[in-house]
Amino acid sequence: MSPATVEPKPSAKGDELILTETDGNVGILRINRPKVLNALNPELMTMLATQMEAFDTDPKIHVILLAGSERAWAAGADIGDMAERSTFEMYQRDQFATWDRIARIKKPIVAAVSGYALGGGCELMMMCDIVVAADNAQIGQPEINLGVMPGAGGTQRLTRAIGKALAMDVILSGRTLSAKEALDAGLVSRVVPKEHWYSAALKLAQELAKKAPLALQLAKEAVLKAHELNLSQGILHERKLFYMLFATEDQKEGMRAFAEKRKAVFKGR
Ligand code: DAK
Repeated sequence: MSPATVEPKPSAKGDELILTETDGNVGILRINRPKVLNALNPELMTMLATQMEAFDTDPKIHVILLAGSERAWAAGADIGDMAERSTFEMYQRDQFATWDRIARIKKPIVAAVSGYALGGGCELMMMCDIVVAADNAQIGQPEINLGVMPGAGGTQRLTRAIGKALAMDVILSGRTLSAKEALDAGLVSRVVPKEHWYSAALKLAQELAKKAPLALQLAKEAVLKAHELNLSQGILHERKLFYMLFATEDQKEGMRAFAEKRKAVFKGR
């Protein structure tokens, strides 16, 4: 099927906050609060983390696809839910623990981003591993306009992704980046026409799902360590993971298939 003809399936039940389905070895999650542009409330985030963990431990799933809708990936955390909270309440609820669960997912997460990816939406996007952005995407951290600042990793991940100059500009001015600006800055890696916002990301997820699943996971882990370790520690970590893969059947299969001039069939062990 051509990528242009694939659309996300309509919701079976309109009231589900996260729609879940599978497509071969791809686990698909869609944020589903269209009336509030997919604003992320605590209940939704808990469901999202729980579903992601379920896919992460399911051997049939190799890759996770996270999508919003064509109009909005997510326009931020739910402002209505936060507006009247006290410092103590915010502290006591410790909702960051839920976000941390998503950051610990081992399998690659492909993000299908169309429309608004703002505030917590941008932060969630940055917790994914490959971002496919539609050319209508508007990406930013506008918390400054609400009298606050990014709180779910935005100041750190955005700065690491696009550098201090542009991150400071985006966070202090609250302006949004177009998909092209985000691509040029290295915040997203692919931009596709709006009509392919979902199909292009699904196609990529399906391609990744054919690769050796353990190699995918360890490669993800190694790349993420580049944000946390210095160069020599990072290289040492990479080396250990690289050695580990020589204990897998998939390494033998991948290299034998190359020598035998055939396509490798990976089994995830
Ligand atoms: N929260 C709640 N409702 C939202 C929303 C949001 N972030 N964004 C949009 N909506 C709602 C609107 O209120 C409106 O609802 P009704 O008035 O129809 O009831 C509906 O979605 C449609 O929005 P608009 O009518 O405004 O649509 P427009 O096309 O005119 O404008 C817009 C679209 C995206 C430019 C605009 O809606 C907008 O500026 N939205 C707010 C964007 C924003 O400021 N985002 C950052 C939010 S603060 C945390 C983790 C993370 C965070 C905080 C804590 N913890 C773990 C504790 C992150 C904070 C944020 O993200």
